[in-house]
Amino acid sequence: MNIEQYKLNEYNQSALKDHQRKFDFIAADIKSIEAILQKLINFQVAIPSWALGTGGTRFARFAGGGEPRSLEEKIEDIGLLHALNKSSGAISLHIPWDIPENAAHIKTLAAQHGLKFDAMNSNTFQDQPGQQHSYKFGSMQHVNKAIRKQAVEHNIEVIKYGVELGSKSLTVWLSDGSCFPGQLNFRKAFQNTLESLQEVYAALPGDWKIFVEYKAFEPNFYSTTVGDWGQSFLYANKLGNKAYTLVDLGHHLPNANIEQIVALLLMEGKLGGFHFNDSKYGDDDLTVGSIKPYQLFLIFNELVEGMDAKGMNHATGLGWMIDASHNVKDPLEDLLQSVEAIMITYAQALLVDRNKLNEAQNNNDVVTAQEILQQAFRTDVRALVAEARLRSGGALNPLAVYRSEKVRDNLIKERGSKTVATGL
Ligand code: PSV
Ligand code: MN
Repeated sequence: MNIEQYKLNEYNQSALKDHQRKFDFIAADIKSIEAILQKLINFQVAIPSWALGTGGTRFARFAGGGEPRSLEEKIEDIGLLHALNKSSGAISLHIPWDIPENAAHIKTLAAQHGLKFDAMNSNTFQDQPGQQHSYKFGSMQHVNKAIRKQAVEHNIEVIKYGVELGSKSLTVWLSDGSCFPGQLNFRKAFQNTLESLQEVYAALPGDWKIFVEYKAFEPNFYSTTVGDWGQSFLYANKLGNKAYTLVDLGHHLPNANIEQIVALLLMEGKLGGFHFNDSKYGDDDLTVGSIKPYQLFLIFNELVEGMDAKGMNHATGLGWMIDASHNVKDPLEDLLQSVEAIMITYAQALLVDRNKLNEAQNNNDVVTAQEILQQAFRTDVRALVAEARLRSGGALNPLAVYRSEKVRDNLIKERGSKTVATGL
């Protein structure tokens, strides 16, 4: 389904007066308004191909209808999101869920929707039909060399698909680990994994990056072989300068100080990318910003500070991706909310008065430092984000247009109510 530009224009026209009043109000207080708007316009967040259908838990999956039945339909759905918010101009694929049978055609289709291919994701956490060896006891860590080889070859195949589509990075998330004490020799598991990653690294094209994603637990519940940022950082350092750590916000133990992790990885030049989501307990994969918006702000505050310190381009310096799962919401509505939450938080981080914060820190003025951060966090920047969207040709309120155009009903009419997208 497509939403025609004139529909967006009509909606924007009807909402313009109200928007202008709110925008003028906030703009009056911001000195570098044009520079901030341009940064917001440039910033793009990749949508994961596996989050377009209804996710399930291990107990049940309640499909919502109209889910994309093919890679083409996944691209169409993301194209729709991007037409509405102009900030979802990339897609992240998971192989083998999204094998492009005809890469040239897929690339052209994506380009028609203004989409690029962000990181490719491999999958050695599930067994696929016809697969020779099982990953029940791990993939790259496995005690059996033939199983490690199978995992390495899969990753090399994923790179090959990525090259055809114009992607420039591979994300490796391993579910490898153990469920019980004694099951695994930690040192050997690490060394096997490193050796496997080295083989994948050797197959990376010169202009590619590899992101090593860590996760504290699940599906293994005693140990995880890439279990935290320290381990990921160790692998990334040993692999070389094309290897980086990927931070998924849901992959930490409770109360971890993610903003500090981000600051140090950036300082070391080893932060590669992000998977945005939110959580209350574990890897809940909830809508980013829905549970802990202040934490998200503090993370973005470190990102902006750290990237500026290194002269990095905010839009292109890191891989910005969502990784969420939608059990009770319409996935597309959730993704619109997710991108909006990211844009709002990025805008708030851009408002932080860095000179004053620096001065407060140097004077040990704790109260002023807190005031500066909270001043930015408590600023209602929604009109700023909407203005950036308006200037890019998107909708002032993407969710309102999605609902008034009855997108989900139309997708159900087109695709049926019993479709099931590939993914978890
Ligand atoms: C694992 O929980 C993860 O965060 C990894 O990024 C996977 O690739 C993704 O979820 C989808 O299964
Ligand atoms: Mn992830």
